[in-house]
Amino acid sequence: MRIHVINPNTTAAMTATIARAAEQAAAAGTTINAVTSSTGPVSIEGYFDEALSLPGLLMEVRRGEVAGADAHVIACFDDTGLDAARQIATGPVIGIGEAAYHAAALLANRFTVVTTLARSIPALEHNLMKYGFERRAKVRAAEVPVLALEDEKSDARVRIDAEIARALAEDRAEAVVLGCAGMAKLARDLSVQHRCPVIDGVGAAVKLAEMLVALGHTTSKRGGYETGAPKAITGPLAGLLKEG
Ligand code: 5HY
Repeated sequence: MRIHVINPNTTAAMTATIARAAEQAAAAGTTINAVTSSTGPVSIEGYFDEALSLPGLLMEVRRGEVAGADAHVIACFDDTGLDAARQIATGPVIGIGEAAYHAAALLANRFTVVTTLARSIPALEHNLMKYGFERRAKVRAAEVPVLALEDEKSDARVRIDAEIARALAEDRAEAVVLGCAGMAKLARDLSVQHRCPVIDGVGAAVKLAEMLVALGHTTSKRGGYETGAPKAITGPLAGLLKEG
């Protein structure tokens, strides 16, 4: 099967991090096609960045559909544009945030999400409520800019490690979810170091997508995710859904 993994920010180095995590998780028969959005912010840190990233994300979903992808993964922890993507996709569309929450909920009673900056917290708390996990989860920020995760010289790893220690001590967390696609590479080492599940959403999303495709499921087109008749789009986004 072919899984289309989309980084909705425009930083290719982060797409490479995401691609490595996706390929490590993928089964033998799965091909990962990881792409970087061609338009939008270099990183998504809060509501405005998220809004700016949507046209590029949706263009990539469309391209993946035209290319025959069996499923899509939105590799931004806010699950940016997830519902809109499901409306234009046939295959399952999995957000790495939602995937990580489900994985954590199967491993622990309570979990803490450790994300990048404090301004990203409300959007993740909203998603936890929307997905029904708000009673089992807390959200913390390590105060690490997203792109610091791609800078070997930054103190990102140290800050994330310290925030995880606080989550385990203060939140009664039994598992930790890494709240940024760029943290994917840290999951295994942090799991060993803290002796608890530390979950990366990229790997969780790839495995959930594989499961749904293997079971023959596609996105429901009854109700909210019904694609609807094509509609004229005017202005700079006019070509958004054109093929290719
Ligand atoms: C992400 N931002 O996974 C989110 C994480 C965040 O550019 N990729 C980003 O901090 O919201």
